Amino acid sequence: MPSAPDSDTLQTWRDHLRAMLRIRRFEEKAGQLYGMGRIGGYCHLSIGQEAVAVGLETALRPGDARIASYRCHGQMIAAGMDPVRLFAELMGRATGYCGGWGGSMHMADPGAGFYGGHAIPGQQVPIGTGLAFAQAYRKARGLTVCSYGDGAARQGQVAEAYSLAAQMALPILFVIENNAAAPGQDRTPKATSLRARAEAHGLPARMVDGMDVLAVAEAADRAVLDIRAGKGPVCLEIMTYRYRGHALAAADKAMTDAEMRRVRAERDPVENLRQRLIAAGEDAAGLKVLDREIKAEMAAAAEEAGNAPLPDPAALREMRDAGGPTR
Ligand SMILES: Cc1ncc(C[n+]2csc(CCOP(=O)(O)OP(=O)(O)O)c2C)c(N)n1
Ligand SMILES: [Mg+2]
Repeated sequence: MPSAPDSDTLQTWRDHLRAMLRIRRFEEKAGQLYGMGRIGGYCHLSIGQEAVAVGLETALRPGDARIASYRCHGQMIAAGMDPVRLFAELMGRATGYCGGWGGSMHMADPGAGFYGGHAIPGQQVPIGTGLAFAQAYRKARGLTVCSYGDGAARQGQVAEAYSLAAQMALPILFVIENNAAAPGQDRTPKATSLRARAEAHGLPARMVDGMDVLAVAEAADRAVLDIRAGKGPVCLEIMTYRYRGHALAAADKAMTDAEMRRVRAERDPVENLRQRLIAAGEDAAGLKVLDREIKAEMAAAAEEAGNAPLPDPAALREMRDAGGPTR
């Protein structure tokens, strides 16, 4: 029998559960708003992948940078960004992270260490490598966490980024979020192992169980320790699942319904951690209250965001004259 977790460990588990639930309830609310026509354009949810964002975040410090694909709401919430401004951006409101102009796929807040939200699969990888280059060049102590999907991981620009990062020993953690789903992957090079592509460029690469937040946190801690010690980039291939289709407007199915039911029943990262806490003596009713509070927090955030004004169309001209968004 493993020994009972001490009180610090229990608190860490509670924090992880809370962080994952906040992502899940945010995403569910976003899906609902999308269905009601309150969110336009594309919207990609990461329900099922919560342990990846939360586990990675535990290894980060102020001054670190994050850059992600269009499936980015979870990382933003894990990074402590404001759900009200996030919902506002999704609903095209002036109070959103990019003044309502960016929407789900093009959100960023460099002040919070979040550099987007990128619509083109893989484009964040060379850009993230540039962020890490800047951190090294300026002798800033931070590092960059750059995440991308299994589809994006097959791209040529990703190989170029691995090569440069390894040559220059840049402070970057490459994270393949392998949800075993990528529309169009039948038209990309056939890959037997995605992390082997990083290894081929000299990066240490490890596979991680992305349905276990503690495994992700441990792998991230280890990797980040080496990166901060100046040993250069590391690649983690984090195996996960997304429960919903690719995008709400173009819902393919990543899995059959039977597979999905099995994953949700046996491997769900939120439910598994909840069960672990209960097995360690946590009060199940208290955890239900926590969940209810988080649902209420997200409902209130969405309500507040939806009441905010739309952006002033004249701001488009100002942005054009300024050569880009002004915030
Ligand atoms: C240049 C370009 N090609 C194709 C697409 C369409 N597209 C969007 S996401 C995607 C697959 C990405 O899969 P993956 O990297 O595994 O990320 P996931 O959606 O599973 O998180 C494709 C082909 C696009 N948006 N841009
Ligand atoms: Mg994928």
